[in-house]
Amino acid sequence: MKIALVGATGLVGSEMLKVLEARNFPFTELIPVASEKSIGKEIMYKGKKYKVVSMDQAIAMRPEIALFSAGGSTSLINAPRFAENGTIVIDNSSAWRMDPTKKLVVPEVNGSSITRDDKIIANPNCSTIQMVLALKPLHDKYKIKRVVVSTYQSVTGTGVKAVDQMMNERKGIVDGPMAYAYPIDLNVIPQIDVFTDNGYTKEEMKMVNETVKILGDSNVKVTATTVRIPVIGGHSESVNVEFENDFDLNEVKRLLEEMPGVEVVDDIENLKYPMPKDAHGKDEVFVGRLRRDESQPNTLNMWIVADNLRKGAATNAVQIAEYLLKNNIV
Ligand code: 2RA
Repeated sequence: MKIALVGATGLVGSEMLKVLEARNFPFTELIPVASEKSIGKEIMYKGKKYKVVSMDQAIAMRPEIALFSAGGSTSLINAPRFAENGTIVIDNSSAWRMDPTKKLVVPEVNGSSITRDDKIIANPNCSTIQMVLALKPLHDKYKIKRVVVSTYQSVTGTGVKAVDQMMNERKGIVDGPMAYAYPIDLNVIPQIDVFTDNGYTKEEMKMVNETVKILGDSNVKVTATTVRIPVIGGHSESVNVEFENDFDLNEVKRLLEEMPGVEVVDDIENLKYPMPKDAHGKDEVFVGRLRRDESQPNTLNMWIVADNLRKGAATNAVQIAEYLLKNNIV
């Protein structure tokens, strides 16, 4: 069992290595792939060194699985090249997510939709994954009509350059390389990714479209405002959900507690609620501040936090790979 890691030197790639190691993913050969300038460099896995190879070399080695976290354009060109050579690609970019011929998978939600015919499987956007995991059991029980979400997203979602920008600003270095159009430290930027024709950003439209695709229900309406904040550790989301049917708050809590991958942290008397500093490095999606929206019927407010590099990217991709193994798809 050979596994290729495309984008091995990036933030998500490095996190994938950690997750593969922590979960003891059973492969015999690791094939790290990165851009031209990193070829020949070495990465460490379980105390062993692995040389970074080129895309062509990796394709020729015919790994059973390729985990991609190398951006949309690399994926558009190279994922099909791996797939044609017999490799199943799990892709973390947005390239294939809304392609109707490709599955968009959060294993706990719709893993069972994967079949042997799926050669390129899309990993959803980080902010979508954590929201959908909490929405799924509630949708099954009460039927969601509409979701209004506002996000507070970590700079790690942009990549190393953004983390460096924030840390430089924190040290008073103001002329370092900029990942954003504005300073991020001591600031909040209400723009994630580029704007689309309707005035929303791509990140906002991902949350709208991907949520509907993963839940498999076009009746679910979603509207989103996505915001970058000077934080590492995870993305946070304020989520307002209107259901068709009324709910009981204790039952909501129980349904969330029973949902695999979700951990409820909701004890306001002891000031316990999810925060990115606590989610950092964890695989779970943390949900708290559960309360009824008193302004209209059948509506819930909640607060969802997860490490965007973990469940929002690396962990979800590795869980898809685990699903393939467990179900003899690979
Ligand atoms: C972000 N959603 O946080 C992106 C990462 N995929 O910017």
